[in-house]
Parts: sequence; C-alpha cells; structure tokens
Amino acid sequence: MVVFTDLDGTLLNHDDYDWSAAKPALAALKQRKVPLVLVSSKTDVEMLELRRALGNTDPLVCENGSLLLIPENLLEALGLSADSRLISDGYHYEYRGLSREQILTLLNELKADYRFTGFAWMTDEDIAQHTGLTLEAARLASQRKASEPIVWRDTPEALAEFTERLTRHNLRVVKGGRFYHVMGQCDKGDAVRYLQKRYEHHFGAAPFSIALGDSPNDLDMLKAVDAPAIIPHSDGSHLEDPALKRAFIAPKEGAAGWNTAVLTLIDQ
Ligand code: 2M8
Ligand code: MG
Ligand code: MG
Repeated sequence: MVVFTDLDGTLLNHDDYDWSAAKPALAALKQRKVPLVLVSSKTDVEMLELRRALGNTDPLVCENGSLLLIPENLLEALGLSADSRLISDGYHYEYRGLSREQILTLLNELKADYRFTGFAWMTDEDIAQHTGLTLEAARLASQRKASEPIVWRDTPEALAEFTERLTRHNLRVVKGGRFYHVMGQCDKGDAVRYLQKRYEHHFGAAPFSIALGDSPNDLDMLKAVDAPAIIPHSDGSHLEDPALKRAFIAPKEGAAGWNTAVLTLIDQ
C-alpha cells in the first residue's frame, strides 16, 4: 500500500495549517510501514521542514509535480540510478517541468496584456497576508524553483485566453486552494503515476494506492489511484468530478477529515 496526499486543506487545515488531528492515522501508517508521499504546491524548503516535523522519510512531490525529491537512500529500492549532479543534501532532485526563470520570462511578457500578480512581484509580507502563513513560512513559500503562484485580477474570459497563450509556450495553469499555479507541462497526476511505477518495482507488484486532496490541482492525482478521498471545504462544498463518483468524501474538513479518510481506507 502507498498513500499520496495533498497538504493545504487536506492533511493541513486550510486556515491554521495545523495537522494534529491527523496524528492517529499518521501513527497507523507508520506502524504498518505504509509509505506516505506528500504531494503539494509547496516548495522543497517548505516541504522539507514539514517532513521533519512529521518524521516522514518518503519521497516528496513539490510545486504541483514540477519537482520530485527522492531520498538518496531510497534510490536503489525504487530502481532509480543517481545522477550525482542532481544530489543535494541527501536528496535526488528531479525537475519535471520548466525552471522558474523560464516561467517568469513568459509571465513578464504577459503582464503587459493581463492583470495579475505573482509571488515574484510580492514581498514576504504580502505572501504572509494572502496565505495566513507566518513571515518565516512565507519566506520559504517564496523560494520557488519550478512554478509560480499567481493571484488573478482579470476577467474569467481573460483567464481562458491567458491559459491558451501559456499552452502555446508549453506552460499550463492549475488551480490550488488560494492561487493559480503556472508551471511546465506536468502535474501531480504524472508525478504520482511515475512513483506508483517505482513502488511497483520496489514491492514486486503494484501496491494498492490511496490519494487525498481538496482542490482542482489534485484531480489528476485522485484519478490515478485505486482509492481517492476528497476532503471537503469549510463551507461544506467539495471537489466534484464525473470520474470521481467512487471517491470517499471525508466527513470533516482538514486534518480531522484526513484522519477519518485514512483510517477508513487502509482497512477497506
Ligand atoms: C500556495 O499553494 C496553495 C496550495 O493549494 C494554494 O494555491 O492555495 C503555495 O504558494 C504554497 O507554497 C504555500 O505554502 C501555500 C500557502 O497557502 O499557498
Ligand atoms: Mg489543497
Ligand atoms: Mg496543494
């Protein structure tokens, strides 16, 4: 078994980013030695900090699937060979999309035609204000390598046109909980399918897979697994998609809902 999970609004509460209500399910996964892969829009430095707090030792999917961090000590078990140039601080960094510089070059051009802002144009104080993160956490969120969160200030029609122009340059946009994220042609779903294959190599057969998410940027990941779970929003609404009719809908938002979903699905 392998569990893939989104963070904001899923394992972490949307507003206070707390995950203490998820402790029983986290302990159950550890006890059963089930890998828990964190899959988020967050940066590597944000995720490494959370990984330490959780005592997690599994691969990380950062910046919406644009960047994978595979712990060096897992490379062989997952059937991967290390490129020493890509190793940093014990992790193999695998870029799957475009660099932030490439993304910002195009966004700088598009700024002439559309009204939006992105983390590159915001101070750490602005980011903290928009997200409710502490200033220190906002600083970690600003250190992006392969995607750019943007605040859209133009019309929905302009957004459709903007998306179309990004596609022509091999870029795409996905919606997270608070922001739109601009990145290369990759997503959480590709990254999860890729890791499923690596775990299949490791276990000798495809492991039963569970994924949990709350936002449109989680759809591809949820569709890629055996047991998808959707965490509702604070207003009671939740992500819906015709392909996810069989998904488990958690009874509560945030970490408490995550806890129930994991404890239910691992014993199914
Ligand atoms: C951003 O990501 C979330 C995830 O869905 C969003 O779009 O609302 C990212 O910038 C991430 O780095 C940051 O930690 C998070 C904080 O809410 O916002
Ligand atoms: Mg989320
Ligand atoms: Mg996310």
